[in-house]
Amino acid sequence: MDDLKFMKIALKLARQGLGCTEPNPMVGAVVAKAGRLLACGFHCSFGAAHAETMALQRLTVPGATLYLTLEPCSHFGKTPPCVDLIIAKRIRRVVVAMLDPNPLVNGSGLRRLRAQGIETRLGVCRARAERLNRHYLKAIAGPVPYVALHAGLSLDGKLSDDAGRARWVTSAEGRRYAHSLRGEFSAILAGRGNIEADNPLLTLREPGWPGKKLYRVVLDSNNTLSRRLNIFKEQERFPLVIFSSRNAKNMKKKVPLHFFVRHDRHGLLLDDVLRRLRALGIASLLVEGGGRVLDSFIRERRFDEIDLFFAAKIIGGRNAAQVFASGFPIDEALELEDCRWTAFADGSILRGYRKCSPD
Ligand code: AOF
Ligand code: ZN
Repeated sequence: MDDLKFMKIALKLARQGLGCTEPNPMVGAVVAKAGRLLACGFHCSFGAAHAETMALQRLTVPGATLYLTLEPCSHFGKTPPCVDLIIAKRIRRVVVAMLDPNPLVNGSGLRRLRAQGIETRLGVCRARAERLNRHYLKAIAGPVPYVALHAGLSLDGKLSDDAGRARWVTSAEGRRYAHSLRGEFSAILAGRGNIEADNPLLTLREPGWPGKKLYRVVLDSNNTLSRRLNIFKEQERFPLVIFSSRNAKNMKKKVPLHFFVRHDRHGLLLDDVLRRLRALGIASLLVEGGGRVLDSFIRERRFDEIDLFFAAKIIGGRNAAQVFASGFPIDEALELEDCRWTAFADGSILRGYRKCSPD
């Protein structure tokens, strides 16, 4: 019982690092003895102390139990191995939600503790811990970041009206949600069409993310984006990354992070784009549109999560931009799992995860 209770506290603490630890994980730690919580900590930002250090640094009582949302590290990185501190603090038992897939750790943290006679338990709240660190897990396992698709749309799936007007599909609530969602990611992506139509800054203006760095990624196949657009502002905190085609007539870089990649008849090859972003250290990407860009991520099945804001209105119209225009036969339809709906006065948010086929 206590294991579950304290692990849930550790998970809540871990979440406090949301959006600020990448490409490293969010981690929470709780120290307890005889049912009493003695100390706690979490990893608050990239490069800061590990959760274990924060929780254990002032602990003087031996024989306690340590609850961790991730296996403790056993390697020298920016900080010394947390297992050494756990041993030095004479912890008696360590309860861990999940192993750390980092090849530098990957089971060796728990093995070293056991070799010292420390009791270990693995797997308490494993599913929740894995979901929490889904960006980290995806990025550490492969060459591309975790990808989430976001759109604000009408109940009938429209991004604009028949005349192409896209503004005000969603309410102020929907726009606030869209802004704060950005904070959870390392980068956001939009197509040139959107940037030219709305001239957005694509920055973080909602409170709660002070000083957070966010990459802004723009797909501009022909390299025709005007430098006068707002997106070229505030590049220190919000670095601008542009992708254009290798065959663009204009091959002049507009920003230091301007890359020229392959393309096919649909547009830039998303694999090239995503691999390049991962190589920049980006673990997670929020794709904001417009319709063509979202559709290409759907068509190529290049996403892990979908975050939609459904405004409680119907727009209709045959020419109105449809959020996912490409069709699939019904038995190949994309399915989501673990869906969570949050209702507002004038709309609902859906967050769901791509259901992967068992192959
Ligand atoms: C964290 N925070 O609380 C824990 C981590 O570069 P370093 O030295 O910060 O090490 C990063 C790795 O340490 C990370 O990928 C993960 O494997 C392990 N544990 N990392 O940033 C923490 N416990
Ligand atoms: Zn550590």
